[in-house]
This record gives sequence, structure tokens and C-alpha cells, in this order.
Amino acid sequence: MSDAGDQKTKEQASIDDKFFPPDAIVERAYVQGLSGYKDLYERSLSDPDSFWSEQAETLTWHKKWSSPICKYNLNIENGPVNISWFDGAETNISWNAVDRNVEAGLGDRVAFYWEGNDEGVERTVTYAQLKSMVCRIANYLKSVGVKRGDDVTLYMSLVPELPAAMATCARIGAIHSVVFGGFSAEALADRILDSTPNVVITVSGTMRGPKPIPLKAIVDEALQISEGKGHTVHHVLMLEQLPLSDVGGSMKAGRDVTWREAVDSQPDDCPVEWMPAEAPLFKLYTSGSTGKPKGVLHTAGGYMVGAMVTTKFVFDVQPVSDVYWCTADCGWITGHTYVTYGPLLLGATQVIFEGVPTWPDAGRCWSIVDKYKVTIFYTAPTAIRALHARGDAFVTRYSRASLRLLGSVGEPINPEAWRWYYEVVGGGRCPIMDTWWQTETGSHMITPLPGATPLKPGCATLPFFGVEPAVLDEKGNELQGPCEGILVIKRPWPSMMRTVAGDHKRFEQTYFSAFKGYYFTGDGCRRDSDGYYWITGRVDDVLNVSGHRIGTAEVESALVSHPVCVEAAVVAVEHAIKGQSIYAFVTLMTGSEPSDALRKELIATVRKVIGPFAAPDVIHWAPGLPKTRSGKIMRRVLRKIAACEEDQLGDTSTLADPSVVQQLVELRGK
Ligand code: 6R9
Repeated sequence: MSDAGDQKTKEQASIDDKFFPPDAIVERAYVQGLSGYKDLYERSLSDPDSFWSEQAETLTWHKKWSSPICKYNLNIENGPVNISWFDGAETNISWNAVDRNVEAGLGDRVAFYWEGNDEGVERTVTYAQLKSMVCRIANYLKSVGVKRGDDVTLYMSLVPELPAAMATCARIGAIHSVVFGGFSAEALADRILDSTPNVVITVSGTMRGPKPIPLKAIVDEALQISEGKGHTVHHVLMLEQLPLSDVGGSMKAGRDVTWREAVDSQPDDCPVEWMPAEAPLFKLYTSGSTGKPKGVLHTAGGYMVGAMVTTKFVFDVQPVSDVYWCTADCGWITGHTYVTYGPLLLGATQVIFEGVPTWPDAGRCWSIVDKYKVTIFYTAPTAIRALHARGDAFVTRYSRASLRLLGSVGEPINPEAWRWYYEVVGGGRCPIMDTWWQTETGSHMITPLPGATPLKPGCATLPFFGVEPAVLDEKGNELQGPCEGILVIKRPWPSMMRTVAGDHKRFEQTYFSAFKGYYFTGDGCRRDSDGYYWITGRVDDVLNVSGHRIGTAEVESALVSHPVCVEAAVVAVEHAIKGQSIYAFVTLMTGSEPSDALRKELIATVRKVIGPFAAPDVIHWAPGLPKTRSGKIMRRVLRKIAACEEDQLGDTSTLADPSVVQQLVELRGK
């Protein structure tokens, strides 16, 4: 592959639609050529102890692990599911991400170039400054009694203090739970009630594009809700951005303190807590197909190794010359692994951006790329499609000459968006790393490597080191060769989630009960004749709207919380920018009449219960829903009605009342 020059790249592409890595990328890559990948991949499976020891040894451990490096049981028929990596070892991810770089003489290196929502608002934070920020926050947390094993909730915008606060919790052995700043007060309260923190860290308020976001006011409301339900938070630490007098929210005496009064005056030195490898590191709530969001729990040692190794190999990060930018918010797993931890563990310099890609216009990302000479750019297909829709001129007015590598995450990227990203954004020079993974997996699972993997537009390609995928049919038989089915993983990897916080049964039920002995991903996939994996999307009732995971059950339960809604059924329809959008069928109480005002109220209810990003695009009035005789809603039928494909309903013989379908078709658009 290393002899594939630009010329060959284009010719080859037209022959079999493969894009080979350019020489310049191969030459500097950690893994060179497909054979280089295959050798290392084979070794990672045949001798995991030596492969993972070698990787882990590039980090600092206070105590070494015992052998074997991984102990596990994934088969519920053989007892409880359990996974442990690096047993007996002690480490601290915050020490590795922050202090280690300072100790290595890199204190003056920039850790974060922070770009605010509005142009011209910026800050630079070096590794030495980051260390002192982390220590001061740690001393504040300790002063209010936070200790090893305690939970801390973070509800912040993307300012340097957010990754710093995460690393702070890790430093003192506390467990962080970051809640994305787009969630509503009720959703935040649910998460607080589940993890019962004594401290919440927040920001007064901030601008997202042209819109003010009153974070502190939302925290105030959430704490009132959680207090009403039996949990009191005693301390709120607030970073001042927009003044509360402008954005709303108040300071409660005895509970709330500002950053200036509580953190700035703290000593900037604080020892780390050496933590067992399997100590909890963080909880991150994510949506599943049933019930309330679950707290995905990750642990210190394995997660650290997974984050470091994937950032290194998948983005080929060379800390001295690269400027790395992942556009994710730290409220999602991508921000945890590929903003906070992965890049810092490598001592890299990164850009973090508080705003949105279309503010003040659709050229903002490329203006930031030129400003900081970004070399690696990692974003989501929904952003790529939104920017594509605004036209090429916003891109081509900037040079983007510094870019050498692109990344995609969050949902399948359609080949059209892939090609635009490759040709226009990357100027045909920059390989795209289409990384498939999940909150639960902690780090990349199926992904190309820049100097090794020939790319196919829209394809996540091949498994990362140590990852052993399989494709099953519905009965659970493993399929061989080219095939299509359900994606499962056959053995644990270091950054795998360990449990659902407080509910190990739910962990076993969700991921290990459908197919015994395998981790069930919830995704469908196709494997082609090159052994490449094409992710086809969720096979369960999980929606993916603009890369955000939302459970149909959550939206339905928000809708029925409105007094006149008796029943709701939510499906996804294809959306040109968002990937999927939410389409809700709603049955009203007898005596209630559909109206535009009611439609608006129902949408507002979902915004209030979950957050604006979960709002349905369509409310379809439904006097009745298609159900089986046992009362199960047939979503398959609803999906067809929503997509105007009622001529392709398939087998409807199990419908209890077939006349419902015609009724719904007539009410479409009403
Ligand atoms: C990292 C993240 C996980 C779900 C996952 C899948 C979808 C993510 C993808 C992708 C196709 C990719 N997904 N990356 N589908 N290609 N490159 O997004 O985590 O929020 O937990 O979502 O997202 O359906 O199961 P999370």
C-alpha cells in the first residue's frame, strides 16, 4: 500500500471504490500497510497478555497487574457476567493525562486552544496551567468533603474547566457523571437522583450560536425536583460566564459558590489517589430500548488504556506536530474519550470549541482549522451533512492546508456525505477514519487505521486491535464470510463497560441475554467479501437523531405525561441532515380534539422532559394504533405509514384491527 501515490489513489478508486492511504500518511503512521495491521491484529487476539501489556506499559502505573491481564465471564449461563482488566494494578488516569506531561518537561505545551461561541473569544491553557486548575478544583472538592468513590455531577458548557473538572474527579478517586448541557431540568434531575451526588459543578450560562443557555437556572430547577423526590445536593460550584442577571438563575446561600470565591484561592498542589484498575471512573447515562437511561459505568485502568491506544493508532497523533480537534461535547462519550482523556494521555495539543458549526456562518469550522492549523479533525455525519447543504463556498474560502486526517463518528455516514467530506473538506488528501463504537464500548471498535486501511465510502472497515466481532442471524448462529445480520463481540476489550450503575441485572439483561456468550451491540451490520464491516444502524428501539441516542420509550413516556395523551408510539423517519427524525403517533383522551395548539404543547412537553434535541418533528393524530392481538404495537407498520410506504406493509395478518391502518393513512398530514 505504501507505494500508492495520489495518481493511483484516483485510478484505483474508480475501479473498485477503494481509497488508498497517500504515501505521506503511510510514512509517518504507527501501523503501515494492511499487512502491518493484520500482523498486529492477529497478535492482539492470539496473545492478549503480551499485546496489552506492551500498550499499557507506555503509561504510568503505581502498581503492576497480575496475570492473566483479563479475567471474565460473558456467558450468563455460567454465572454472573464479570469483566476485569489489569487486576491488582493501581494507577490514576488524571496523573497520566496531566502531571505526567508536566513531569516530562511539557508544561509549556498547549493542552487546549479554547475557542468561544463568538469569534475573537479565546483562551489558551498549557499543561502546567491545566495541572494547577485541576489541583485547585480538587482542593475545593476535598474541602466540601468529596472522597474516593463519591459521585459528582457536571452540567457545563464546553469550557476548559469541563475536561479539567472531569480530570479532577479522577484525580481524587471521585466518579464523574457529565450531563450534556442540552438536557432539560427534569432529565438532569433523573440523572442526579440515580447517582446521588453531593456536589454539582455548573456554569452560569452561555451562548450556543445566537441563543442563551441558562445552565445555572436549569440546575436550580433540577435540584428542586430532586429534593422533592428525596435527594438533596449540598454544594453547587458555578463558573461565571454570562452574568446571572442576564441569563437567569440565582445563588442559594450556603449551597452555591462561584469559581472565583471557591476555586481560585485554593492551593495549586494536590496529591493524586492511586486507584485500583477496576475502581469506577465515571458514569455516563445513555438511552436504551426500554425504561430510563442507564448509567454506563467505566473503570480506571482499562478505560485509560483503551482511550490512549485508540487515539494513538486511529488518529496517528504525533504530539509534537499535530493540532487535534474533535468537535464533540464532553456530555457525550466521544467528548469523554476523544476530548478529555485520549488526547491528554498522549500529551497532544487540541482545540475545543464551545459554539456550533454554523455560527456566525457555515464557514466557522474551517476558519478555526486555519486559525490553529488543525491537522486532525473529527466530527459527526450530521454536521457534515448540514455543512454540505450550505454549499462548498463556505469551505473553499479557507485554505485547510494543515488538515491531514479526518474522522467521523455517531451514525453511519452516507457515501454522498463521505465523498463531500473527502473531496471538498479534505481536498482529496485526507483519509477519513469512520469510527464505529458506543458509550458502552468506551473507545473505537471498528475503524480504519490511517496508514493501513484502504477506505470505502460509508464503511467503518475493520476491527481495532483486540476486538473480535461476529455476525449472527436472528437465531444466534454465527454467519461466515460475506453476510448480513446482528453485530456482536466475542470477547472483552479493556475499555468495555463493566456494569449499569446500581443495576447489574439490567447490564446482563441488556447486553448478554439475547445471545449467550456474546456482547450484543444493538446494531445490525453487513460483512463484505473483503471482511469489511458496514454498520446498518440499530436493530432495537433506539433512535439516532443528529448522532444523539434517544430511546423510543423515553419519548413516548414524555408524551403520555401530558394529561390529554393516552398513548403514543414513536418511530424514526429518514432525515436529510439529522439522519433520523422523530415521528410520533399520538392517541388523545376521549373528548380531546386535535389542534395546532395541542401539537405545540405536546412537543413542548418532550422538550421539557428530555431536552430540545428529542422534540418530535411530526405529531400524527392516531385514534387507534396498529396492535397485535396480544396488544403489542406494530412499529414496523407505523414506520411504513410514516414513510408513506403503506403499499409495502408486508404481513399484517397478526393485526387485531386492520382498519386502523387506513384510518392512520387518512390522517397523515392532518
Ligand atoms: C460513539 C457513539 C452508539 C451508536 C451505535 C451506532 C451508532 C456510532 C457509528 C455508528 C455507524 C459509525 N454509531 N458510530 N454507526 N457508523 N461510525 O456515538 O456512542 O452515543 O453510545 O451511540 O451510534 O448505532 O450503536 P453512542
